[in-house]
Amino acid sequence: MARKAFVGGNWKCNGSMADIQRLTEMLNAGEYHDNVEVVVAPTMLHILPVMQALKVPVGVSAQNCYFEKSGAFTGELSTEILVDAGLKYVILGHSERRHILKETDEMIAKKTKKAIDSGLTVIFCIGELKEERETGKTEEVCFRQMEAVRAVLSEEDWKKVVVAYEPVWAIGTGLVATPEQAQETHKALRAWAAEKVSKTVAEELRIIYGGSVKGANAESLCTEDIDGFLVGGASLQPDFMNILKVTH
Ligand code: G2H
Repeated sequence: MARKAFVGGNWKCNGSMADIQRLTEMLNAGEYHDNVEVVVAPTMLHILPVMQALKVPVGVSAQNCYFEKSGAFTGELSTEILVDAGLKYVILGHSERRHILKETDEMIAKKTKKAIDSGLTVIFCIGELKEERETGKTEEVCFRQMEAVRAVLSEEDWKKVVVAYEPVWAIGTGLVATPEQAQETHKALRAWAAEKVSKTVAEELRIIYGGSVKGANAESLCTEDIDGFLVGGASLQPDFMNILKVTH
């Protein structure tokens, strides 16, 4: 089965109201095709105005959620609140939440299960630190992060997961993984899914790459096991539209 490509724009903690208007105008002027699913993740404050401004088939994602339904959890957004507001996606496990906000594998797994049970598609991020790659631990780290969610997901749940492999050393640094490095890890992740979940899930699972993706390097990263991108810095620039054009 051919997997539909996926491109996410992760706006992180960026953007004024004027920037949001500029970005939605840029997206509204783009051309979209059935073979690429496009999603952007604004800050929680900008989600609703972006949803209202978009006139093209571009989905909107949250950058985080909580696993409790509602109540005294100051600063958190439940999946019920996200779904009620019309969202269909959430990014979980991003390295900035793992390493700066100290989210654990277990916490991310709990959020992932809750989000899927609520009907959201999860853009589930994994990836190794520079020293982990240099000491040959890339697969060990990625598989550990995958295993934490595998332990709580059913086979059916995997239909609502897009895995984003983002080597931490390549995030926002300009140091992009080579197509060979990225393909090697994506291939290993697909083999892991075949062994630990099922062959069908492995064939259907979209595994996208993130880490300094730009219009200039995106096409070369469209390898056999790379199904698209999670884009940070370049998603705030007109270059995002170049990435969409070359992704297949
Ligand atoms: C990785 C990526 C988006 P950037 O975090 O998730 O960011 O493209 O800026 O490296």
